Amino acid sequence: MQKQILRRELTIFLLFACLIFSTAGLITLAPSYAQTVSSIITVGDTPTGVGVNPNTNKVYVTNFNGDTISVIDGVTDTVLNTVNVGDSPIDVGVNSATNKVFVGNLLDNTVSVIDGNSDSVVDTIKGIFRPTAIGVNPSTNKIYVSSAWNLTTREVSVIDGATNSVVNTITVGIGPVGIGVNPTTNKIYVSNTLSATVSVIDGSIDKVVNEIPIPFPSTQGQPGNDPVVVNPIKNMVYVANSIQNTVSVIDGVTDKVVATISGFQGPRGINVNSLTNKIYVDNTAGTSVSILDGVTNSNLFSVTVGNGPFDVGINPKTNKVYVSSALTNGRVFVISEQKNNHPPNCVTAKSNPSSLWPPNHMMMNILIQGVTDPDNDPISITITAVKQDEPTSGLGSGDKSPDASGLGTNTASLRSERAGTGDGRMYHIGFTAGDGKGGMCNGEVLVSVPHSQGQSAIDSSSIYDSSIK
Ligand SMILES: [Ca+2]
Ligand SMILES: [Ca+2]
Ligand SMILES: [Ca+2]
Repeated sequence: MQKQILRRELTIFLLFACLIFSTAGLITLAPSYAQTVSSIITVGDTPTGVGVNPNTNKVYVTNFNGDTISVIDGVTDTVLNTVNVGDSPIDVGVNSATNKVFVGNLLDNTVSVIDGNSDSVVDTIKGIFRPTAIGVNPSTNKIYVSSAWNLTTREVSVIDGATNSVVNTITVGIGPVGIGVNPTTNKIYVSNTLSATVSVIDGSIDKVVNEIPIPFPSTQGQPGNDPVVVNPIKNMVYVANSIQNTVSVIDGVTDKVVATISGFQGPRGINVNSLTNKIYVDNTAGTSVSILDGVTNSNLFSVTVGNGPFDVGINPKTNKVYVSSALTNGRVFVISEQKNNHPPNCVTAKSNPSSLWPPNHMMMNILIQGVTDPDNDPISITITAVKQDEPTSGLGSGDKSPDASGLGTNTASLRSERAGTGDGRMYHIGFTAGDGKGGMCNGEVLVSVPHSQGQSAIDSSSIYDSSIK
């Protein structure tokens, strides 16, 4: 009964956010950024938390209404295993150093410990009230679990990963719904949604050493700060504010909010790829993930996923992003970066042959060679125009026309011909080169028909269309 009520609460939270924020504007720039959904994976019922072990390239997804964890193979992006855990698993934290996975079972008041080698539950830690968010410090092997389901809970439990026992309880702000860990500075950031603050825990003493207020307009409601995430390389902290539709940026040196980014729809899930310095924000009240640039704190682009994207897991090694879609039946969307395509280079193009002899009025095939592609993509050539510096007809005995064919194909055919009274004919073959991925270049190559064998042709300014009779 209680389980049903709380499950309804979660669903109402998500739907509520949808109703309130669905009219909010979303910044979407032109898709210059080559990140797209590359796979959609079917997991269990109501996927919420996502955790990634970059070392094993496995992804762990909590199925809130399924009481299971789906284990995804990051190579094939398919489900490897389904692991039964406790009641209503909501969040997951991975210790990539010990290959242990910690799952907060919201309605059981337990944390399941999964061995990442066997993907089986090896321990169940009891007595953690309403475990909501999980943060792991792989350097100290400590696991931080927040309790956040009502107005009175304001605790973070500290688990020693060596013994799987609770070794400390830390009082933070009210409603601690998100935890971000910086293993480098050993600081733990706890987002307290009801006090609109972020508590900073010093992991060496497991005490709160700072309380950062999340600024919000006094005329409006609270920011609704939800999850928090840390880029340990840049020492920057990001907080998603689902009510204000913003993301707060905290400098980890000063522990002060240094920027507020707007333009989201009920943002909830948030994560950062510390290698690319890009931040991924779920528009939980919508259907997309916004990608932010960590240098400029600007909204780069958004990728459409399913309804109610809830959490984001990132494997920085593969640069793959896993988004749980709590309101789309059991789906995880994989966003991956396609290698940036470079256009071919037409400057190095040459004709083969580059000179025709004898001038016997026969049509000769000319190949375009030497076009290169920085990505080594196969090149396709299309002849677009052929011009010459002599009229195509009326040049005396034997003159035939037209003097070129092959437009629209990859091979030009030119007449081996020149005016007996002239200084040699020069053909100009215009072409485009494509790499099959949208990259193109335009180029031109020359083919000469000299007046006399062994000489070169003089290219004069008069230009005639060789394909006209
Ligand atoms: Ca290319
Ligand atoms: Ca001719
Ligand atoms: Ca000429």
